[in-house]
Amino acid sequence: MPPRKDSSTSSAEDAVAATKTEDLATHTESSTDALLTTNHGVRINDDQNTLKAGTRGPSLLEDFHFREKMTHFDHERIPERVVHARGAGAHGVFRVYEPMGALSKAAFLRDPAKETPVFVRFSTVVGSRGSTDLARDARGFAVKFYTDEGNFDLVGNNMPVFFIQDAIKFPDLVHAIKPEPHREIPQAAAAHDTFWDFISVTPESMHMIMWVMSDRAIPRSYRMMEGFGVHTFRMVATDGTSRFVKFHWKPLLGVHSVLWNEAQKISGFDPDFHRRDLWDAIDQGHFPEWELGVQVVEEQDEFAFDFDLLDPTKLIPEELVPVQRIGRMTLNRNPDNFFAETEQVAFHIGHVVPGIDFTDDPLLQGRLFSYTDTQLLRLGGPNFHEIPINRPLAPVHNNQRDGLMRQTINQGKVAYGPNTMAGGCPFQAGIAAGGFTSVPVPTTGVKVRERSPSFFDHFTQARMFFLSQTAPEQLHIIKALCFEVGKVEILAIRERILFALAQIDGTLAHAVAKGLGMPVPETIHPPLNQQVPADGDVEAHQPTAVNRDAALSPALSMLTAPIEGVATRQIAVLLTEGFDRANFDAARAAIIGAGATIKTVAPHLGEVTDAAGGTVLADCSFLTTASVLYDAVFVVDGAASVDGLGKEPDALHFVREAFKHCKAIGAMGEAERLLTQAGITPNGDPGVVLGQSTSGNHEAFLAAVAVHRHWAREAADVMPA
Ligand code: HDE
Repeated sequence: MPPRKDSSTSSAEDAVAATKTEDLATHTESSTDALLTTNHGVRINDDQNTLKAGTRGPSLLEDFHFREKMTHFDHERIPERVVHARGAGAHGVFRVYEPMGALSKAAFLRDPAKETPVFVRFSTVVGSRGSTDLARDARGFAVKFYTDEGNFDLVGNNMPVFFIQDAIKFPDLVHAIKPEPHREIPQAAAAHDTFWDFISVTPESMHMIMWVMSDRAIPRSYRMMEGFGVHTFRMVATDGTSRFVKFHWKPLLGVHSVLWNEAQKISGFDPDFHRRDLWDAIDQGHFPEWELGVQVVEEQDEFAFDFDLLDPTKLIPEELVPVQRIGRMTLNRNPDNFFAETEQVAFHIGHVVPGIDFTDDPLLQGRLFSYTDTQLLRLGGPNFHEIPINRPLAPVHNNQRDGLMRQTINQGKVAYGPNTMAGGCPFQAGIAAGGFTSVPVPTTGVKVRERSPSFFDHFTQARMFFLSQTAPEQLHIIKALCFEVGKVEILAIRERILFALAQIDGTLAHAVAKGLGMPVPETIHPPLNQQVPADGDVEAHQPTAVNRDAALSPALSMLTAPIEGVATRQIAVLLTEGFDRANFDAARAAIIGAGATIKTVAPHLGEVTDAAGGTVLADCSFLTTASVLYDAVFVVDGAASVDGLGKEPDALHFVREAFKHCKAIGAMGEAERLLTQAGITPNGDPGVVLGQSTSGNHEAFLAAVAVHRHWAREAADVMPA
């Protein structure tokens, strides 16, 4: 953590407080020569045995050390987050490219010389704290900027839209998607009756459903996913002009995913796959980076779109409003302690700084209530802002006092304002002094519980998303729907989902219906929209069926993005006794030279001998690793090694699975024989690189790795799972 100022003390007191904090830190941090103490500093001479009346006698209540230790242990867990319980965090910095004062007066966006510390937490939404990283799910992408003007939290997801339009439906959505309450099954999965029941009568969710069924829901890495603020926010320029803004994070490593078959297997082989990947990358100095992007809409253009900017189930196509990349975030430090930092960090969409403001998006408005409320339970009271990871760098001065676990020792007797006894301090900050003022948006209206009719087109953007995908991406959406809805036991729910899909696209509905073995519905029947408006006119409030086509948005496809090289990709290098040293060395040099990472995999751990009697250490054996954990496979040349691997069923399975998952495979010289033995017929597949061990072929292999997946292979899928 960056050094923190004690919150509510004056500058002379700050120094005292800082010394105090350091003292406390020295006391609590363990050092190599530290002696064991109780929490109150009393040295302990035996931590192996409880105090007993005789060596075989009963334990004594008097044992204060045992009771303190055990009580602390009994209270070690705090409630996990209701949603986003499973996560991983990292520290970093953010820097803007150019002064952005013409867009936002936020100081951290105005000074390109200024490095703002950040803490980021990535998460899945649905699963419990111990659930697998590879669940099909949206991912949380929450960034806390510790700016000089206070903390700004950008609490987003890796998808730009959401399931529902109004916050009041959030508990229903979450209850539906969480494990079913009678038997708490399934964990971290949407593929069950209650979720699809809710979706089948909530047509506004269909756009988000397209995203969640796409490969965006099974990212290859947290480092390789986009982030979105989802809602339309406002930015206020130094001259006071307010504009609408959508936030984006663009990963410099490109956007990549895994296959569903792979995701399910990774969940078994390494449920910590994403958490480990983030940690390892930072640990190895491969710092993940994103560019912060903004889509800006002038206030007068609020109604220029054929959807409502306040509707969080809609996105602004990048082709209509381009994303301007305004700065870069680099994650460069792993947390010291998972609980203290990643678990206790408290994000809140309401943590904004002058220059950033809200809109009336009804989902955003509801979130403004929920985040503080949830921390009160999770972190045990109103002083969670004093936990080191949550403390702002900007000094805190106010009259808030006391409460559970208060850390600050406020001095003096004045804890109110206005006052005269403290000279009026702390003073309200005018605009010139950086005081936050809300954009004076005119607001009038009749008090209603209703949704704006401008929110009622639930299918146009769902259709735009589906049709903007490439053929393999569309196939994955279809397969995901067949899987998910195929797990639904109640047939009427399956039918209703097919009705909804039929409103999006006929081909989609037909393909899913075929997978489910059900007829394709022609019309919406029974009515999908459950919201009965206050005026009782149900017909007028039905979602409009698709009767117009929005222009396609190629930016919505992951596969149309430029190929970004192989930096940080994980490549498994298979070898055993008798491998060809020159081929191994050349491959290793090429892979490492291109910034990728290799792991040697052999039938056993320890030393593996090459044909000339030299050795390398195997990083993994076929027992301790699996093909699904890698981006590509390289089989090392050498007749004896290839023969040896050919006798290992696990080695054959390793390359078969890599082939099935459309990964690049390099097999030069004799190594090609292993592929033949595994039943792989390359047939000119650009992802299978054969030939002799020459630098040209190594380059061709790396170029094949950079493509990430060779989808053409999938269309002719001949490899069993
Ligand atoms: Fe959240 N959300 N959310 N959410 N959300 C929480 O806050 C909530 C929504 C998001 O790593 C909770 O501290 C409501 C959209 C992230 O700590 C809770 C609604 C988006 C995280 C909560 C939404 C998000 C949360 C649970 C509908 C993308 C994890 C624990 C109105 C823009 C932050 C907590 C972290 C966490 C409420 C919808 C993102 C209960 C009521 C839309 C990334 O307060």
